[in-house]
Amino acid sequence: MAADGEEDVETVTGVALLADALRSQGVEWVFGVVGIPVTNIAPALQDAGIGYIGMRNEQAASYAASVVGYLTGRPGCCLVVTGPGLIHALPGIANAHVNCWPLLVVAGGCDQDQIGMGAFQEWPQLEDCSRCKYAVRLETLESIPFHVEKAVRSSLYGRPGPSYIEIPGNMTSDAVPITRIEQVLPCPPPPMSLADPAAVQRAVSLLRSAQRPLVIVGKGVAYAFAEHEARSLIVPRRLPFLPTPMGKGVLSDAHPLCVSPARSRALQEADVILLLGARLNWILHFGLPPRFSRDVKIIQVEICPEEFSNNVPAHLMLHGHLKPVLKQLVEEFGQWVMDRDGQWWSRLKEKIHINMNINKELASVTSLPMNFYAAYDIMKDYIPRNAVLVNEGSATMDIGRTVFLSHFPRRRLDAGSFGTMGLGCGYAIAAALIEQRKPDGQRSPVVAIQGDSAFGFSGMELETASRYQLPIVFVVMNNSGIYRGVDSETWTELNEEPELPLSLPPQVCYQEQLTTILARRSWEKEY
Ligand SMILES: Cc1ncc(C[n+]2csc(CCOP(=O)(O)OP(=O)(O)O)c2C)c(N)n1
Ligand SMILES: *[C@@H]1O[C@H](CO)[C@@H](O)[C@H](O)[C@H]1NC(C)=O
Ligand SMILES: *[C@@H]1O[C@H](CO)[C@@H](O)[C@H](O)[C@H]1NC(C)=O
Ligand SMILES: [Mg+2]
Repeated sequence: MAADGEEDVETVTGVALLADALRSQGVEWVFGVVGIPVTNIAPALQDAGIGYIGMRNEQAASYAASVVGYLTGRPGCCLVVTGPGLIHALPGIANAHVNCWPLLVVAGGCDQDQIGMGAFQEWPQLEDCSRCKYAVRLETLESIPFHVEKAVRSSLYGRPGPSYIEIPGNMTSDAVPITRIEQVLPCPPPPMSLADPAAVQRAVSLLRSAQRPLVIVGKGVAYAFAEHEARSLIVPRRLPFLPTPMGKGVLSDAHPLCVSPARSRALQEADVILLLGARLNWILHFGLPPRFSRDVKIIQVEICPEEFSNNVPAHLMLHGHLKPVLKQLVEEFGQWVMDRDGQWWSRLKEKIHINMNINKELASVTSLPMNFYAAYDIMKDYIPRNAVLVNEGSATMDIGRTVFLSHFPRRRLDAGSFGTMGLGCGYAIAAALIEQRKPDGQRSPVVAIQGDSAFGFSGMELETASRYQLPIVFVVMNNSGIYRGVDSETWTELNEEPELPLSLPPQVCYQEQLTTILARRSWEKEY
């Protein structure tokens, strides 16, 4: 019943409000699967100039969105329906949480007047998102800009992580008068706090007097875009450095100061470790003996104070943002340079030499089927130096990590801190989209090298890659199974047995399927 003059009141729909808020908070990519009640959000996003990518499963969508945060420093968004949609996105939420990456998940919820009634796809979604840094069910349309800003800010500030916004179904078709909307400013990048100068001073004098210093470069350095600062600290001082799996490329793996081939010795014998944006979790053997020296002194550079002294008491705590803290260290260090011919470097160089020769020998084995080293030795010459390499699986990933060198930061994407299988297709799609938006000449090709099991988790997303004509090369490492497979003969014998716990059928023709589905031409055209 429109009273006189009411039709003049300009209104804005909730979905337009949401799209505008996301855009103004710097969210550029949304991955999702739509349906009631979020169907009309996707076109609203596209109208607002946000890239919406329709995926085949929320799991891959949530992984894709999570890696956007790592690659760009601004959260990607995952858009899902109520109940099962949100549940399928939980892996990406957990993956972002454990990797410490920003992520925003927007889910439909059941209608506000049906909560508790057994509504369509009703599920206690907020409870499932309790690990998020911010989780809210919207109550009014007017509050959308407020909550989007808060969710994005929470995902980015401090230790990054996931945020969650639920929009009840009955709000997605509603509108409010524009006059009721308050402007919310875009949240700026996180503040860059410095470490305690006294701790910086002590850290530098400890490193200078160390017998066997080591710098560990974590993926936090890559996330902080602190590659320039890390190089300025490490290279002029000739400090040995060891990247974590995704810290690879912050400094080139081919750099003479990189001690990855002598990883075990470096960890075991170092007496002072400068730990940059990395945690002493399972990936670094908890910092404990026998993999680390019992007396090692850890200088920890961390954004999240709760992380200090986990598993090993931190000798020095440098709390702050990696970019400015690394600058502080550089300034404090002055002209000091480590002796490349000293005892520590000699021990490291000796081990590097031995281990590199072992790998060469493995690569030269010509038996069939080829071992991973031999296959990778051939493949590595075809992978451009600047490629984004998505690498998951067990042997596929572990051996890939040693054979494929990273020369640039944020170019190696693997199972990460959560050891997640099945994220490769989503990661590759997100990476390819991000590369496409870069200016000509600055784009990197995307190559996904996946185990046959890992690939299978989200293999259908090849269709997504093809639909959006993304130039991705997918390589499936066929060993018919998890860790190791069986040949056709053994498979036939085993097939009579009820259990084949690690095997996949050897006759699967990945190659045929990939070439049919893939937009190969766009790859050939661009690279
Ligand atoms: C989500 C998830 N499910 C299961 C696992 C257990 N897992 C570890 S590696 C792996 C697959 C390894 O096989 P494949 O991808 O073929 O690599 P390969 O070692 O054969 O090269 C699985 C299922 C996991 N890490 N993550
Ligand atoms: C949604 O339902 C709630 C609870 O019944 C009600 O207060 C609100 O006005 C409804 N919103 C719309 C847009 O229908
Ligand atoms: C996968 O490997 C098995 C065992 O070597 C082989 O029989 C099969 O043909 C391979 N499949 C493809 C697609 O190459
Ligand atoms: Mg396998």
